[in-house]
Amino acid sequence: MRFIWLFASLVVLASAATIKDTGKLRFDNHSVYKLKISNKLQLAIVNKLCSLSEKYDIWKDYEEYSKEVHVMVNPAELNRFQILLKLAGISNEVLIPNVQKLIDDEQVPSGRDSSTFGWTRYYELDEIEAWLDSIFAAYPSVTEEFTVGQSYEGRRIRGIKISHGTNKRGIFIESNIHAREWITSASATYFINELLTSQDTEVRNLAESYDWYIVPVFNVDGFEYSHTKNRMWRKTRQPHATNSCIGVDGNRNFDSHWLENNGASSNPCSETFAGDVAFSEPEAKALSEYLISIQDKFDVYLSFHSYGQWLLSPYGHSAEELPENYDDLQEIGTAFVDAIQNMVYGTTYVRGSTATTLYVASGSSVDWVFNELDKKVAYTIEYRDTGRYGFVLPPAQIKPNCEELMTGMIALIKKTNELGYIV
Ligand code: 0X9
Ligand code: ZN
Repeated sequence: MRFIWLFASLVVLASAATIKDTGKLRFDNHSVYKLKISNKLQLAIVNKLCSLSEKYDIWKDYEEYSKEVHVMVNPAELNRFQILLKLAGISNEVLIPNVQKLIDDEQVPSGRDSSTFGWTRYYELDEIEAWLDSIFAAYPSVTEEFTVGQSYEGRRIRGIKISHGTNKRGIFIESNIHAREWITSASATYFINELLTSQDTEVRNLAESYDWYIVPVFNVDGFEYSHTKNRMWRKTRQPHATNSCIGVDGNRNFDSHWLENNGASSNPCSETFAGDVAFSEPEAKALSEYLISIQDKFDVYLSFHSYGQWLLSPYGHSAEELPENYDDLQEIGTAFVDAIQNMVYGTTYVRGSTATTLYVASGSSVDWVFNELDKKVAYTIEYRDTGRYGFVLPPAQIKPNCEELMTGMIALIKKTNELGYIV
């Protein structure tokens, strides 16, 4: 009865955060809680709560591995939230006391006018694209631009192919499908730069042995929106036909086991809304068509995400079965994880199948490539951290994160090659 009363009073609550004169949504005193879930009832309560009110934003869905949920709570809701946690006996911890403070700290003073592109701050879409143009101009013989397609708002989704000769096997990297995961495009641009400029033998080997297809910012509309309006935006920006909530989770919109097994939501207001139909989003549709057009050219597919420090293999759509080459995927994963663990930072990644380690997520790009295009080495990489900063990873951690990616990637591709998946 007590729960019903609490839930009933929640439904009437309005908008999530306040907009100040900059036109940007502010997150003053919004806190992120880590909830330790010990039974199904607790999980049901948390999920119901978060789906009922915009005052809650799930940062991390319930994970099998850690049995945790991370949720951002509006300060106006905090009292009620704490009461509910107590009533339900859910043990909890504050991960981030004030999200706005992290967002403010993230904006390093150099602003937009520093002339050289680097990896000490985050960049907006136009800056990333200008940098990309400079790369095409500087390395015309080994780079080539490709266009994945057009976003809902009419932006071009751009990619770079890096190739040192004909007849090389390809590796495809899709990054920033989730708008707020800024570390992903920062890592993708770093990776592009290393492939083109590094003198390290192993990196040169990686660059020159394969054809690289890299899309540094896939969800261009969402990314732009996360910079100009709402730092915490995740989805695409296409309005819904009948609901005022905007956007679809691009990583639930692919036509492979779409909307199956509770691995996505049919509610347009959910952060994991799968869309009304598979490939409702022009971005996901365009990527699928582009990937089909080059399907005989690539063997490995990687999707960059944050956060959690995971290397996740298929399946995402089902925890009931594992792919036939699961052991190989685990072995490749171990190579990646161990290489990163052995670095000076000592960062721990965990590898495993998505649905058994993390949660069931259906209609993802990685599963679509694995299941429908039959590419048997496909992973989601979830970058730093494990929740201390979450999506708002401080600029000082960009470079360390990128170095980890570089080391992890060398090990991952080497093992993929050894096991015969790429030549
Ligand atoms: O839920 C997701 O889409 C990813 N996590 S995130 O926190 N970045 O949103 C995980 C995707 C898992 N991959 C597959 N389903 N293959
Ligand atoms: Zn993501």
